[in-house]
Amino acid sequence: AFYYNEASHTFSEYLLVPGYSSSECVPSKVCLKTPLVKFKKGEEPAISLNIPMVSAIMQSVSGEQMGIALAKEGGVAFIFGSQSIESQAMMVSKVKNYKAGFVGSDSNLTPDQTLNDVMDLLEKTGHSTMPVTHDGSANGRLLGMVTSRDYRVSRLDGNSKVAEFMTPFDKLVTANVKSTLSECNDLIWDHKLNTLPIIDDNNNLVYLVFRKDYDSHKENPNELLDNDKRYVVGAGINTRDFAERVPALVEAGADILCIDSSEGFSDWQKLTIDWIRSKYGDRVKVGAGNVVDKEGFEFLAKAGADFIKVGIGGGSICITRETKGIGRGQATSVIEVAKARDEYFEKTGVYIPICSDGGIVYDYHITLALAMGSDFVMLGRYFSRFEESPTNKLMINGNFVKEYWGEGSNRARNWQRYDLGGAGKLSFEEGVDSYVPYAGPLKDNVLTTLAKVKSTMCNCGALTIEELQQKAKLTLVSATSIVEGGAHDVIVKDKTNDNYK
Ligand code: MZP
Repeated sequence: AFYYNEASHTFSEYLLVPGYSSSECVPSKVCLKTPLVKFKKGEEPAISLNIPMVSAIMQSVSGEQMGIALAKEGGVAFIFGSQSIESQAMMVSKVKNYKAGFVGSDSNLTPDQTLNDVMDLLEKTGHSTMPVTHDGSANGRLLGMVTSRDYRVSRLDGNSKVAEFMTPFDKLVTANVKSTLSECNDLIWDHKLNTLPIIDDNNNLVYLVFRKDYDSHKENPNELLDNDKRYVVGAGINTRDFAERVPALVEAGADILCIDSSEGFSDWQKLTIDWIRSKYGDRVKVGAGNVVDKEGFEFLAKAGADFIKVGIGGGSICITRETKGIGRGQATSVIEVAKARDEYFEKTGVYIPICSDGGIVYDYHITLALAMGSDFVMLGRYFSRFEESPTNKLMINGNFVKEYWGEGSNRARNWQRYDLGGAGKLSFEEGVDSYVPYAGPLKDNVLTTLAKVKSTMCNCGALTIEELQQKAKLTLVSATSIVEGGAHDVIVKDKTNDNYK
């Protein structure tokens, strides 16, 4: 057997030692843009992220609402693959077809219907808005619109009437479908409109846009749109049904795929990438993983992966280390794989981004992962807490929680993720079913998290992720100094809010 001389470490065992920061180094100037797929020296990657965060390929994390909300903030969701090919492709196309204020031709809401009816319709059609007409018919007089935002905010009260959630319709001023964004913007502001109908050359109503959409558009330069102004979205695949799944996802518009496996240093991943390359060449982008060392990285790099995921056994819902005894401390894995990535770049001139996957507990772990060489991080527990995760919001002991379960749990039964060419079923559990505290909308949380990341980067004198990786000074900390790092030797008044971290 081979023995490593040193123990492997987790993020919580490290701290960053601040470096010099000039007066120019302020959070507002920090740029978090980072490559998502491999690129050659001197060239630009085909896809970049505006923030270094992607959501986990999990049933309890990444559905279409997550896809839309995260792309709006500059990241990418990987729609879960442990579902039928048709339903996964449908989720991908819902993100791709999301348009603010889309008016469906199948209007059939009346002000008297209940919010439950809206839920059914929004879910069935994938529309972000539903028109309300006086008689429910597509030709009926348009009275207002209900948006998926209102529905999400109010979904606990499914019996309220549509009328309460309706944005009244204002048809005095219209824009043409060919109008530019700033022309529409001017109309909205000049006429103090809440809604702006967009008509085509034949005077037919095509879209209805909302002032809120313009507000958020103006506020958010991070939004991740590819060339056709649609949101960027990813999707998980497995090493079993790729010949059917990949074409369906590509057809649905997925921008990036990722082989979802608990352990990726295997021939199965190579066979999957080979198949994709033989059918699509480099046109279809695909990440692979997970690996935890140099050898694993080099194998997947040679196999042609567009990015490589790092991490085994560190996920919050993961019991792989307990059941199978495999894995490695996440920080040590990232540090070794990042070194291998840099050597590979030096040798070949090809930069392959790496993603630290799992085990992010505190926001500062994201900064550590980046400083250690990750280009971006994948998070499950973090995103599962938000309004946009596809799970139930429940009240437990007086607190709102959301459900969060592992892909290796009996609930998800994602056997393809754990399969080694065996029985075609999940033979034993490698994940748990759990609750996480409900934390509200994604946007607010991501903004707070990134404010912390940017602030720490400035403490290290870095305005970009690349600069952070070059300048970061990292120190291992003793068990005693970890205790010193939290509030200690005081009686904390309010322990209920643990989200400050
Ligand atoms: P976390 O962000 O919740 O700590 O970890 C999320 C990651 O855990 C996922 O991206 C995936 O790699 C991994 N995962 C998902 N399901 C399981 C499981 O059931 C698991 N064991 O380990």
